[in-house]
Amino acid sequence: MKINHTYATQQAALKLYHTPLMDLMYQAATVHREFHNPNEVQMSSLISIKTGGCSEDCGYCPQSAKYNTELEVKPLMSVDEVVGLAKNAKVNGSSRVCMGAAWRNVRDNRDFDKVVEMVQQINGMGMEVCATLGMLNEQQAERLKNAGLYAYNHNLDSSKEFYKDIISTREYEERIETIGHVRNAGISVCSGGIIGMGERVEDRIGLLMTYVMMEQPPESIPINALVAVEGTPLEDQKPVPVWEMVRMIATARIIFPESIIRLSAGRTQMSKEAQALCFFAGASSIFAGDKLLTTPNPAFNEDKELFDILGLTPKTPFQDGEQPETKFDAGVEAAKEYREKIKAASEKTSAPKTDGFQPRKVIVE
Ligand code: SAM
Ligand code: DTB
Ligand code: SF4
Repeated sequence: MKINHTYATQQAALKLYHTPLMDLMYQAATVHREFHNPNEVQMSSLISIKTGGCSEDCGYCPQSAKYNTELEVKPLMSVDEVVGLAKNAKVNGSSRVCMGAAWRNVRDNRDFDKVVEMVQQINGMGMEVCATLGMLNEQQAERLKNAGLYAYNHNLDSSKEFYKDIISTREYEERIETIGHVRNAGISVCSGGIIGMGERVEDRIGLLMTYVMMEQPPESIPINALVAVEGTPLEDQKPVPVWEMVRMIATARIIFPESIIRLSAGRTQMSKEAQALCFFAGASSIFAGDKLLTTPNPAFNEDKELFDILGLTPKTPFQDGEQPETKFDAGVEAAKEYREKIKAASEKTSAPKTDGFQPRKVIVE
């Protein structure tokens, strides 16, 4: 399935993004409480199972072989090493492990056999297993599913329009196709983007609109703030203001009430107060551990301190899209209204009204 998204709900979403901040956060927090437990945050640990030397030219990425970032290239880790790291993450409170490989796409070789083995073993530990291995085909998605893969991360990063300014070695449509294969295999979809790459607000909203157009939006939407790495084309980008991170998270939260919104890369540049605002605005997942894939991240003990201050508890595994046991009564109507608009959106084919999320869906064979 190829999705060609146009303009339809762009204006309504842009208006939402620019809502006075207090109103926007209040609305987002209201939706969040209806669909999620606001005092629980999922901790997911990243393991870079194969680092650097990637053939793609993603302008933000320190792992591209096209840029000189002085990153040490490492081949695929052994199964035992990865399982050991996953055990450590579990001890430190993570309920999800995300294995990342600096590959353009998955190939049917012995490395893939090893990844399948990693998935089986970590799944056997009762953790949600996620992988991000680049593009894959239907059969590969099926194999990962059968091994017990819970989720697959495949970011669209920005709008279709801005994509070609940051990556020239693949098309936006190719990424959407992989997401389709993941979805069809019955794997939970994790897909989001990066802000702070020099994109316009319209591109941030364009990313969200691509997800609105999907039959089923991602269960998990990571919002990354660019980590500007020396040697990459985006090395001189200024850190994105926290207010923009909060707006992006809140907007995504309201448009996708049931999805997990992930406060992803960029937390080392954010104060505890700033992160608290992101949680209030609807983020309910973070990457834990002192390293993301190749760049720094707050250490477990720093996050423990943050959780203690805010009274947050780590979420147990396998709760994507589930309603919390405790019911929160605030803003039930507002949340339902948004939800219905989004459901209606996926059925609309005519021109949109301007006062809500009612996109025109164009599916190209
Ligand atoms: N190679 C696979 C792929 O591209 O899907 C998986 C790994 S790739 C590093 C995963 C994601 O990390 C990218 O899609 C991008 O969103 C994010 N990412 C990479 N470098 C980043 C950076 N410098 N700052 C923020 N996010 C980054
Ligand atoms: C996602 O959206 N962010 C994570 C995860 N999914 C794979 C990766 C962030 C990588 C940041 C740059 C680095 O550490 O290499
Ligand atoms: Fe390779 Fe993924 Fe980095 Fe792009 S984002 S260069 S595909 S590792």
